[in-house]
Amino acid sequence: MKNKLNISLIIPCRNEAEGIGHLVQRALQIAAEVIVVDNQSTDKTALVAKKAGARVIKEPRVDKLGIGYGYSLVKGMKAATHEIIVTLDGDGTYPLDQVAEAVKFLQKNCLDMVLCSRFPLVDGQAISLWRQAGVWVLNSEVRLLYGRALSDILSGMWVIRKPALGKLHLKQGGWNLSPEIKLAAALNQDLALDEFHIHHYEREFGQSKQKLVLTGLEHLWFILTYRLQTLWSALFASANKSWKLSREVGA
Ligand SMILES: Nc1nc2c(ncn2[C@@H]2O[C@H](COP(=O)(O)OP(=O)(O)O)[C@@H](O)[C@H]2O)c(=O)[nH]1
Ligand SMILES: [Mg+2]
Repeated sequence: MKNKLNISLIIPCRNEAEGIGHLVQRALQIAAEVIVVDNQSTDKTALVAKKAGARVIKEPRVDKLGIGYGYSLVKGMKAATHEIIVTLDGDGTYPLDQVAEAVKFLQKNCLDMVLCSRFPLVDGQAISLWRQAGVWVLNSEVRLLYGRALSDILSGMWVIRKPALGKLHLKQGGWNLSPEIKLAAALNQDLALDEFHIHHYEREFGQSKQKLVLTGLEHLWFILTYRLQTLWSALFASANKSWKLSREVGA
């Protein structure tokens, strides 16, 4: 197919057999590589994705709540063969038709990462009011603790250059990978990032696996403790540096 982007598109999946075939077919119209990372699906997700032309990787690990979203994304991004990586969900909610624009935005502005933001919502119905309120609370927490005005800390779509990945030291295996990757990139002085506005659609098939309150609380706690951890590491690094310097001067 002509005019494919030289990118790797990563799709983490659990039980998306109903819609993944169609999504992969559409994705392969635009991306040179489509990787579906199957995490303990009990349906035919892997088979359907493979038949549709995706490269399928299995990721068996899950976090203590039984979620493997983060493990799967990291495994998929590491397996990417192209320098530019785009992630999105396997439920058709993120806009394949804006992938090219988002990649162009990264290249034109010499960025390392583009956070694809669903807000302000183009279609107010696409995300429930509960979820919108939850994202607003978490965005506010990020603004307060990190001083960064990100408009969608939970978006599942981003564009990242593979070399930037190695600088982020990602550890979250579950849903917290989504805030972790954005916060790690925002805190890294060596990386340039910006936001790109995207459309968002209602789920085409199947059902969300989300336990909203539990996941929301998990995010709230993660965003707080990650800030404390990163502040502590920065403090430790600077104390260590001054100590080494004073020893050199004293020697
Ligand atoms: N790898 C992996 N993917 C998951 C898991 N749970 C959900 N997903 C995928 O992550 C994406 C988002 O999940 P979804 O249930 O739609 O959550 P929502 O978008 O927050 O409602 C979809 O592609 C799911 O198939 C999991 O435990 N592991
Ligand atoms: Mg979804």
